Amino acid sequence: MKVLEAKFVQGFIRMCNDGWEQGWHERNGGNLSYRIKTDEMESVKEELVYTGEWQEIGTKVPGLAKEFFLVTGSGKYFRNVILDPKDSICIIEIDETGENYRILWGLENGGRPTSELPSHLMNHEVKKEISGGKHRVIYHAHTTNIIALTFVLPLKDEVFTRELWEMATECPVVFPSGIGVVSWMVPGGREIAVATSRLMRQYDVAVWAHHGMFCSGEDFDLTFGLMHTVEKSAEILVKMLSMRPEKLQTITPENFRSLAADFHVTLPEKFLYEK
Ligand code: 2HA
Ligand code: ZN
Repeated sequence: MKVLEAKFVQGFIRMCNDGWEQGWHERNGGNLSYRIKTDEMESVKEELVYTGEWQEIGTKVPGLAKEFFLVTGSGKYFRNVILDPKDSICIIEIDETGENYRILWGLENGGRPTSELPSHLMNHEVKKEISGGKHRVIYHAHTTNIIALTFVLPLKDEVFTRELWEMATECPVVFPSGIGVVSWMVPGGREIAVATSRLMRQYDVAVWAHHGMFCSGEDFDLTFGLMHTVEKSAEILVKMLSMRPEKLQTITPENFRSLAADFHVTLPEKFLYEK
């Protein structure tokens, strides 16, 4: 079948548009990548072209050798993906060393995969290993409320996790392992990719101070849902801090322990400190 007829491609495009509608993708902000399954690659092979030039990734991901990814293009607008996917997104192949990629489909008017390709691929490499191959989606968005919080909360995993858990009862169930925080760094390169992928060993969410967020998940629904849940919790925290900086009441460490028992999740004690 044609690439655009494949369900995984349609799910990818829908997710880009959902993110745009949330207001997380001003201009060319944000990027999305999906590690394609073998049978999905087989289903679209008629349109793939294997003569493109190999290009350097800018980092090394041997754990992803010979994998295929659907990714948004550098400088492309999420707003336009649904209207002109062939111009905005592409399928890439990673070579056997994990150091180079080539484009097999898409970006028909030229261009490169996302400027955050090193972060996407290093996160994929870690998550593929840790989840036993289950995680396939890495999503980067410029989520307004999380970004606002990086100016007023200490940039510590424990603080972001605990404050966001307290804002909505479902949060510790949706992201029980917590949230990591990367202090401000230059985006687009290997250094921020290394810092982010290190956090992805422990967490499914990494905040980039004064920039946005990265989420990892098994499929489009789970990964979009994770981004949405964290950002909604951040919105509640921003509203709460704006109304009255001190809480009159909240969810307590004991409440979290009860929730963990009933919902069969493990909540690391490092987040349940006494304030
Ligand atoms: O413009 O979001 O981090 C794309 C980005 C870079
Ligand atoms: Zn960004």
